[in-house]
Amino acid sequence: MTRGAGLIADCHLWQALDSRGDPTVAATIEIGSASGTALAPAGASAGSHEALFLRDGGSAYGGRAVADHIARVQERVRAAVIGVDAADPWAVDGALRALDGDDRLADIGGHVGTAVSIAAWLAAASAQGVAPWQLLVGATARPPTLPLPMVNIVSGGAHAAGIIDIQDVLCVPVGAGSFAEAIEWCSRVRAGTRAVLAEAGFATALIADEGGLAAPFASDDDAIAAVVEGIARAGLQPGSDVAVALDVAATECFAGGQYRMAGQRVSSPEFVDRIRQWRQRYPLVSIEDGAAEDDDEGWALLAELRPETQVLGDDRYVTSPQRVLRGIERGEANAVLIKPNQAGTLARALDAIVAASGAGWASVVSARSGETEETWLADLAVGTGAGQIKVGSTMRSERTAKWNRLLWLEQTAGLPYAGRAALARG
Ligand code: 2PG
Ligand code: MG
Repeated sequence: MTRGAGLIADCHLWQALDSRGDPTVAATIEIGSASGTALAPAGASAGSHEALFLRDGGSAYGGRAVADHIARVQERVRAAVIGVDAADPWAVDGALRALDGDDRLADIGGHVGTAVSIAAWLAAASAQGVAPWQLLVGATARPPTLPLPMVNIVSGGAHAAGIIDIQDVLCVPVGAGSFAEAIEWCSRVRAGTRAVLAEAGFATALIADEGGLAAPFASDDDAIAAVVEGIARAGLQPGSDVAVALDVAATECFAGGQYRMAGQRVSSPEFVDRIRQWRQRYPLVSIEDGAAEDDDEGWALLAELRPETQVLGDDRYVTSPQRVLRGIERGEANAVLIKPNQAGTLARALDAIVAASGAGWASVVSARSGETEETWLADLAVGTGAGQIKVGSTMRSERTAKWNRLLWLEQTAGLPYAGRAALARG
């Protein structure tokens, strides 16, 4: 990362809209004649340990506005970052955290931290005349690669009005030889699954937050089985060409020490046992948030799914290097989801990738269910050599913006494709 190429001359915060039509924080950073703009994404199934997303309340946008919050912090944030080296994410992080003082950025908010730190990175890349991913090379000591995609096919949980318990059934094109082939296969699987659902009498024009199909399946099992059938319908081999991943988002199913599953209340061992059965029945290569964020018993049981399966933590680690290191000590998982706005700054997300790869864990760079039309997430995955990316479906522009950026980089940047080797093992 080339530093010292430009000090922040100005920082402007403004209210923008995300893909759900909810207000979010945008930041524009200026360095001489160059500038960078970034919008913070927002989650629906947010973990309780994430950096905070502070909204105004009141009447504008049904209480979801952020304009008053921006007015409250704008001048202090501006004063804190002016003069800081935009090409140094840790310097930007230090300035913001010195201003806030709280680990979850309770004063300025994780949305402000995310927008400002990403905008600084983009402004620095623009000032240096390089692509954003190039500025990150070396930050994680991993070589840049085009990531293996993990693509949402069927949605439930908080992304589809609780239509099924689990949040996402995704496909992973493990047999594809290039990023372009991988995305084409996922698109075919979506079409194949859509055909399977239509034949079963479901309305398939209704889509969920991330562009996934959303149907009132009788059970989670039926949803997973439909995607496996969709893979075959696409003319691909379930397992060897295209495997399946789940985001159980178990925190959303957990209350009072028990899980809600299929209308019943079950214990941690029963819940994890259900996941184990799914793994026996279906070609599952990755299971995200198979237990709730603070359910230590559940996570200890999930550990037994390794080494064959990628055990991936989202709400459990909230892109925090400290939480990742604790998970490594416990030996409970082998992969971490990387969402910059959970961490609150770019630097902390980079540190989480470094912590993970130090122990041989995989990293999956991830969008949020409330996304934006921006493409920097693709550059983050490439420049950090994270190896995997999760963005949602193969449709809706806030999703395809990232896929299109990766398709372009595959055409022009001469980068290797990470492929199935990026999945966690161990
Ligand atoms: C997740 C994300 C993205 P949200 O749980 O992994 O799918 O969802 O942004 O709602 O937290
Ligand atoms: Mg998740």
